[in-house]
Amino acid sequence: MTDYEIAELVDAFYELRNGPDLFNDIATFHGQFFNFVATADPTRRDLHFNLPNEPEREIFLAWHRQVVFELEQAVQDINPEISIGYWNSTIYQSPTDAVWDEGFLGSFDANWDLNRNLGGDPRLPTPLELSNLLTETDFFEFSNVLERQNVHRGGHVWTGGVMPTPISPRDPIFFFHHSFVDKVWQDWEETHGTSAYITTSMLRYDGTYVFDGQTYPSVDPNDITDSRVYGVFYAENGLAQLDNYIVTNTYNPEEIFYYQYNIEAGNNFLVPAGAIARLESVNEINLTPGFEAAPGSTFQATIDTENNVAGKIAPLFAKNRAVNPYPYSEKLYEPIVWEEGGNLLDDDTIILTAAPNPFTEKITIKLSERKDCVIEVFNMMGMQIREESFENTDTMVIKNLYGLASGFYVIRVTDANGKILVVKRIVKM
Ligand SMILES: [Cu+2]
Repeated sequence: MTDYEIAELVDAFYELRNGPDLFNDIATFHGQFFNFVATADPTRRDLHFNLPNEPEREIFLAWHRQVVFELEQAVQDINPEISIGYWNSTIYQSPTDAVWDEGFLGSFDANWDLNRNLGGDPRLPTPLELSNLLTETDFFEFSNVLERQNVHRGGHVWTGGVMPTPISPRDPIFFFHHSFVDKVWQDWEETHGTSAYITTSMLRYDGTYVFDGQTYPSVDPNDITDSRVYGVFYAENGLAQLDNYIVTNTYNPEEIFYYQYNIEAGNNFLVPAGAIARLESVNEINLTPGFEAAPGSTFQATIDTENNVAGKIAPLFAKNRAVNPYPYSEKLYEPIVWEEGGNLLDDDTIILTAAPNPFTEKITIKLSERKDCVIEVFNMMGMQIREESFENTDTMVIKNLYGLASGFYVIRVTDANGKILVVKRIVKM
C-alpha cells in the first residue's frame, strides 16, 4: 500500500469508530454469536468452530469474507479510492513490521484500548503449514483445519489483547488478518474448486439485520465462494493477475483496480459494452491475450505518478479491488488513456523489456516478435516528450536521452492498430 492509501485508511477507520461505530457493532455481533455447542441447542447458529460432521452449521470462511467486505464497503463510502490489504503472517512476523507503525495500525492500540501484546504467543504460521493446508481436498476439512490451526489462530494469539477473544473485530488488524485468511481460501478454491455450503443464508446477512438505518441484504454463502464476486483479486510477489472476470460495476460505479507494482490483465478479463474499468499502477500494466474491452466500454490503463514504488511504500499488504483513482483533474497531468475498447490483443504473448532501468542516455525495448510499433515517452506531468515509430522490428532503441532531468518517466508502446502493448514506468538516473 502507498503512503496515501495507508493515511486515508487510518482516517477512515477513526471516522467509522467515531460515527456509527461499525467496529464495535461487528465486534459485538461476532462476540454474541461466536460459538455454541450444537448439542446444547441445535437451533442456535454460530460463526465458529463447527466440525466437518456438522456442515449444516458451518459458515466460517464465507461469513468472514462477507464481514471484511462489509467494512471495506463502509471505508469506500468515505473514500472510494482505498481498500483493505492482507497481512501475510507466514512472512511478516515482527512487531516492528510497518503495519504496526504509529502511522498505520499502531495508534489504535492506545486509542482504542486494545491491550495488544505483539509476539507474546509466537504461534504464527510457517510457510510449510500453509502449503500443507492447501493440499487438503475436502472443503469442510480444509475450513476446519484452517480455522483451528495457526493460519487463522496464529494472527489472533500473536497479536494479543482483544484479538484472541470473541470481540476481536475491535482491533483493525482483525480485517487485515481475515483478508489473509480469505486469500488462503481463494487460493484453495482456485486449485480445488469445490467450496460448497449446506446452509443458504448467514447470521447478520439473512435480510433482517439493520445497522445505521440500513437493512443488510441476505447473502447465500454459496454465491460468494469466489472472491471475484466482489471484484477482489489478491496480488502476490509484486504481481496482480486479473483474470476470468467480467466488469459489471455492481459494487462500484467505476471499477478501479489499483496496485503499486505490476498489473497483468488477460485470460478472460472482459470489459463489456457500457461498463467502466480502470487499471492503475505505480509501476507497470500489461494487457495479455484474453483481455478484451468491448466497443462501447470505457477502459483506461493509467500510471500513478504521485506515488513511488521505492521508499514510500509498505510492501506488506496488497489486495486489488475496485476502487477509484487519484483525482487527476487537480493537476495538469493527462492520464495515459486507452478508451473506447474494441481492441482485442493478439493471441501471441508479448514480452517486453525496457533496459536499462534506471537509464542514463538510451533505452532498449525488446518484444517477443517483430511488429510495427510507436513508442512514446511521457514526463511526470503527462506531457509527451518523445515519439518514435519503428517498422517490422523486435528491438527498438531510443537514444539521446541524457538531457532529461532525473526522475520518473512513463513509456507507452502501441502497435500499428493503436493497441497498447504495455505502459511502463522507467527511471532516469
Ligand atoms: Cu471470527
